[in-house]
Amino acid sequence: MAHILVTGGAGFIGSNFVHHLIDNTDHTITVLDKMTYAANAASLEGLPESRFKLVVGDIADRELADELVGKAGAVVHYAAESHNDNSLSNPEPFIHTNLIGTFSLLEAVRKHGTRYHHISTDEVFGDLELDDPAKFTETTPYNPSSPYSSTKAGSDLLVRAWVRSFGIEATISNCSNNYGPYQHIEKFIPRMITNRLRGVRPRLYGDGLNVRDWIHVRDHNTAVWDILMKGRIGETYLIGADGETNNRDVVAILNELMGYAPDDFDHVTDRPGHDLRYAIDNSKLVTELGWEPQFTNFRDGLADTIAWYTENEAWWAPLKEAVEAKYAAEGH
Ligand code: NAD
Ligand code: TDX
Repeated sequence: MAHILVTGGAGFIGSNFVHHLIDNTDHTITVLDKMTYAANAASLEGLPESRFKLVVGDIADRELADELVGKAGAVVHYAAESHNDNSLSNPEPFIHTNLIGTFSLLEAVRKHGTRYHHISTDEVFGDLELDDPAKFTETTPYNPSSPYSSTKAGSDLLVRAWVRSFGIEATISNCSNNYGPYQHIEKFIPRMITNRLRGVRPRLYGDGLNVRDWIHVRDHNTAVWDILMKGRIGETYLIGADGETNNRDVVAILNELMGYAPDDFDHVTDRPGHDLRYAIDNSKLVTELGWEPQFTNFRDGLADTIAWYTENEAWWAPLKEAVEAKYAAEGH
């Protein structure tokens, strides 16, 4: 597995994965990324040319996917349209990338017999009630709410069918909400941090009681690596680090860490179909593969993340005005 193809490696989680591989392994890496609005070339700056190459292209381009998959020992598929709010205003790119793009990669993997790991989300399961003690497990039925989560669910099912019908060597992981460096500022935590850095109050959708199960991006990626190395073919693993927190509490911690009163935020229009709560039962990953999260203190992880956005203003400042103009048009 000397050479690894990472799709979507110029996005948030994929770029963190590339840094992890460069820092902790000897593998060479090709990133295939379309460089959509969500990508940032600066996230991959300074990587050694002898071990890393960026190919700008679409995973749905069958010829290109075939060529790159054919040269790789393994494919880790992060590329996606990833933002729920965008999927509500324009679902079409989600169909293209998440469904047709995944199909294109699966056909290449089938032809070349390449090991494939599919990155997915806990949102495929829909949501849980706030007062329900249950958590998602690998056997929870799929019940997605948004165009984003339904296309991710569809892509997972394609992978399962390609395993069963064509015998491809694939694994799937469904992870909870990630935070950390290099996350696009359209997403909740970096939007709130960069709002604060611009003197704008945080903006909570609806009553702000929705719960997300936060995990640091580096913990997500160590789990992905463990699954790629030790996971059983055809299996699904849920990735989470027991980080359930509601949005109000996230903002309260951010406010305190940045020197504001905990309740210094505004309520704005709710997201249509807004999922109430996600929660991951990670027992299979922990007991079968021995994975353990390193970022177990959410407050410390947030403090590091605030420091990163404060020190890397050049990375996000060019995006801020357009992101906020789009949100303003949506009433958020
Ligand atoms: P992101 O939006 O930050 O990055 C996605 C990357 O994919 C971008 O670099 C983009 O240019 C690229 N891309 C999009 N369409 C493409 C195409 N057709 N061909 C090639 N490249 C294309 O997303 P992210 O938050 O890093 O998420 C990565 C993966 O992890 C996704 O599959 C997402 O569903 C999954 N996931 C994300 C989270 C989270 O909290 N962010 C949680 C669980 C799972
Ligand atoms: O300004 C905001 N105010 C707010 O209250 C934004 C941007 C979000 N929110 C809320 C909505 C959610 O309850 O914060 C929560 C998190 O929102 P997002 O960052 O948009 O994430 P979410 O919709 O939960 O999805 C994320 O986690 C699962 C990723 O974007 C997905 O790619 C991943 O699959």
